[in-house]
Amino acid sequence: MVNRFVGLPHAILLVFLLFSLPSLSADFTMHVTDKDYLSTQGFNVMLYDNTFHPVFVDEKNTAMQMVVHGERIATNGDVRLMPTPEQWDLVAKLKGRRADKERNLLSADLSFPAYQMDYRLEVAAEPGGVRLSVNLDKPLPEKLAGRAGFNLEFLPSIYVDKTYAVDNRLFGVFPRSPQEQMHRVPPSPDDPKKLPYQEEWDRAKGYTQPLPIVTGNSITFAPEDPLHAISISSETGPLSLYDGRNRAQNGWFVLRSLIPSGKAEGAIVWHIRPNVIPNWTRPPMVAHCQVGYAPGFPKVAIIELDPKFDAPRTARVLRLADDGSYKQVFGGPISAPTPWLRYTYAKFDFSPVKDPGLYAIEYAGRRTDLFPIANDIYSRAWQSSLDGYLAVEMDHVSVREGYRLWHGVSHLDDARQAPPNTRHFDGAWMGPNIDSPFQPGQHIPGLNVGGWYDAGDYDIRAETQYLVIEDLALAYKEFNLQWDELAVDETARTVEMHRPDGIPDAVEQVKHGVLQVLAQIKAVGHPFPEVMEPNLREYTHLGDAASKTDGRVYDTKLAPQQVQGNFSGVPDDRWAFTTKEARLQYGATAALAAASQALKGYDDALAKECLDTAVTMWQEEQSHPTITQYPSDWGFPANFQQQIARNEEWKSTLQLLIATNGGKVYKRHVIEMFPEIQKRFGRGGWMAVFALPYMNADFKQQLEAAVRTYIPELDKELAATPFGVPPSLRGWGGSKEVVDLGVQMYFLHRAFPEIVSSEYTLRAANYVLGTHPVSSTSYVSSVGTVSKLKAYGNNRADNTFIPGGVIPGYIIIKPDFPECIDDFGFLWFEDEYVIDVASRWVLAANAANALVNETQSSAMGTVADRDAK
Ligand SMILES: [Ca+2]
Ligand SMILES: [Ca+2]
Ligand SMILES: [Ca+2]
Repeated sequence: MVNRFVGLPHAILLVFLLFSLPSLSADFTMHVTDKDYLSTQGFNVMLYDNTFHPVFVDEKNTAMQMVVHGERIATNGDVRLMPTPEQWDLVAKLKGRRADKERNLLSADLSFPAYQMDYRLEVAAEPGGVRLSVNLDKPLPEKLAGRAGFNLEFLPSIYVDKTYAVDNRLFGVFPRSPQEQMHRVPPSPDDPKKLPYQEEWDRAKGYTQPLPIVTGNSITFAPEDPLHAISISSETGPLSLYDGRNRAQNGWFVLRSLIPSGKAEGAIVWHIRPNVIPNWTRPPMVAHCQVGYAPGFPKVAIIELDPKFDAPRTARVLRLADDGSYKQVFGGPISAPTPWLRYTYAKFDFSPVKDPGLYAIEYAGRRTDLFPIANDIYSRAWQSSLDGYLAVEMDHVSVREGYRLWHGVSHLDDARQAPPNTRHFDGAWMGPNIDSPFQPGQHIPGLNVGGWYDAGDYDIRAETQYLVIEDLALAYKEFNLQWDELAVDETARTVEMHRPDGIPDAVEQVKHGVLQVLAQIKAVGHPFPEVMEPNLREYTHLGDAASKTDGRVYDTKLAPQQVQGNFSGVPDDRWAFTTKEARLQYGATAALAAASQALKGYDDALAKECLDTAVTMWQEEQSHPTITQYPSDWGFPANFQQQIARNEEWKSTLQLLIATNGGKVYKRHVIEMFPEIQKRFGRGGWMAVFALPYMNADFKQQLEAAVRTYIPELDKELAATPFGVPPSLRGWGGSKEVVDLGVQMYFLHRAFPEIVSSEYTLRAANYVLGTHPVSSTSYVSSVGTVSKLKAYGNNRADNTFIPGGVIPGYIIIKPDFPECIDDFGFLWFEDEYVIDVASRWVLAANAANALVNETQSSAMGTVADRDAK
């Protein structure tokens, strides 16, 4: 069945004819590599190197995946029970997988236990591509007829507005926005019981699925685009193309074949033929800092190379003149390339270029975008994170910028007591004991103040709130952050951007954070982990948070549509997860103690309340320790949880030591804890530098010894990758760890300049701003010449960004493919802004700025001294 015909201009038709099947097939055969995937130059197929996530399920990074010409164009190739499944829909269980080097094939054994359906996926090399087959142990169970099919999902940002051709005769264009008709697909009474929140979500969505865009036996995508053209033909039944975005904004294009009844071995057989360009090599990527370089500092670009690329040995730097012409000012060798994962990396050091101006690097016939050399390059690298992104994330207020309302006053109906024994779909957990005077479902008054939306979602997550408060309080103190572009009125619940109100924005943000922390303590007697959406419909809400709930307190006595003053019969109020946890007792203590210092002089009463509360909580926790009890789906071992609590205890003690100007009890406790904490020097031990002003020479010596041990270990660790910063090897991009390194090393440098150089902090800042793998795009949206402009903020449905948001950045698609897709913002592990990364960036960028200024002023001082003589 075909339900879309689109007339195309002759030029496109001609291209289509040239590239149509079978001429697309190149002459190559793939081999299973030592890393156990199928590969030929320009094309790789992975099978279940990654699995579905235990909590978040579908991350668009698993099952059969294809990388063509250096881009991951397809994912999630496996049997699914719907044309366009979403994040929480049923997935198969992986039982095992094999890579067969002799026969050049990959296979995976899978199962849908609830349907007694077991099968083997097989991807085998064949001339010009791969043969994909689904092989069942026994013919398809009756219940799954017309439902189980093989799905392969294609990246929409590559294919929208490109053409497709079906059976060599019909053609159309991939739609920019989802346009297919929907039809109802009611659930079967035989289906296994879903979790209650999934059932509720399915009901709310109405059990609909899109009809196919097109159906046929063979299909070619993007014949006009040699890099992305690919043909797929089916031996066993028709192929249908669907648009997953009809159901969810993060959907991909899905190609699907239903499993026919009565067949087992070879139930589905596809032949997949990408247009692999013979001898294709990936163009070099010149990673450099998108805000530029300070004149007297190292300037090192890192060039990422395809090992098969014939790499020139030299690069050059061009300077832009006023008339638009470029003139070479420097030429020099690149270092010998060193391998890391699938690419090699060479350094290009152009530190001798020092004159202020605008420059580009030219390498292998390509020119980078322009960057400045100037003294003030970092001085504007952080403001958008403070008065842009973090302002947009402010909860319980409206946020306006000029004519634009970012969002209205949100969550006025916060919050309802969450029930005991709840496992939440975002990972929150509450056991049998709710540690709260409120009844499950009861409204907890006073929680509708302050706080920030945690990330790309809208919950209030305790630990990130604490970190933002601490970071901004520290930034305000250390860098005298008087920056004032926000007008914040907590009484009127309004925030206006680009409207100074005489109060530093960092101070206003700190206050906004503590209002929520104090409200929790006042309401239930202690801080707690989460204020969170009760259902998936709210959790997936994109747009103005003020419209996510009705803002009225839920009253069970009212009928569903009934409204009475500030009460309504709609159960949409967020849930408060109120478990008492040691890590949060100390975490909140640390945040409040830090805040008390920043608020002094602006709101003395609140500053005092913060300090008094912190002192009381710390004492209480010391005399009656809270049992560390943090069960979760995340699989953290118990001693890891205890370590987290101990780290928070350490941090809170340091903050109280400073806030009380050397309080004896805290000083003693710092001395007691240091021998243990210094074993985790990089993860908190280093913060002992903050205690130095209050400690004796003996403590300083101990700390110095620890720093001397730490630095060579750290150097060794950092040397493991070409970028000299913590590599991003887990399931979430690592920009947070790098920003942390920048902050940590700044404070260690300030305390021990003879042991710790200033270079680490600049290296970390330059990494975030573009000197990283895959692309040279700045990870801070709208900061730098080229920055990430499609990201996973809460406005992602508009394919856009929030100024100053910091993304996680690249991850390794297992086993060896680094990825951070520029033109797509829906992969949370690459693209999701989180508030504490933004606040850490405010610190790190200010640190880099301070180091540059310090060196420049001391250099000027030397000149002045010399001139005086
Ligand atoms: Ca969250
Ligand atoms: Ca202000
Ligand atoms: Ca409500």
